Amino acid sequence: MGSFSAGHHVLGAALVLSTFIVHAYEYTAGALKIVHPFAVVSTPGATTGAAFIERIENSLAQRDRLVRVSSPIASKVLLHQHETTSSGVMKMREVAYISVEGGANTDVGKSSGYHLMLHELRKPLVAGDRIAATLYFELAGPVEVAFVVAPATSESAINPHQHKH
Ligand SMILES: [Cu+2]
Repeated sequence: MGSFSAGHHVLGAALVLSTFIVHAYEYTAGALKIVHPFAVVSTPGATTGAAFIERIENSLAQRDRLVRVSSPIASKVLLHQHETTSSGVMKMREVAYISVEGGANTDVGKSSGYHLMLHELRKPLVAGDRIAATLYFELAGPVEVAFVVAPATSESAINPHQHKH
């Protein structure tokens, strides 16, 4: 159940992304450019939410790493990756960091399977809200951003994670 809905929310996010491209916004921190961080509307009563970053551009030759994320809206934010096993089952796992390779773009959600899980939400994620957060990079240090909550455009887009840790 958990893994099934996880797959759905990632797909939903990808659909939302295409409608948001016109309103792209970005944050710069040293050699890094954080382009279009966004979250997905949470369902009523949900205590977890999901957030994504369209891409992180790294203009240095050196690799950086996103090692931690914090936000006042959630008691903790975990870095997650989902992957499909050889038997075709979608699995979620927490990762210690997300690599941002030098001279390349890294996405958090679109094709990488990475996403950010907001645990124990203090309030629901409502479309249009800006969720303050701090991204901590190994080299670039802390970066203040806002995740804009994307409106749900389909049932799959509002399907949150239900998996437990
Ligand atoms: Cu997850």
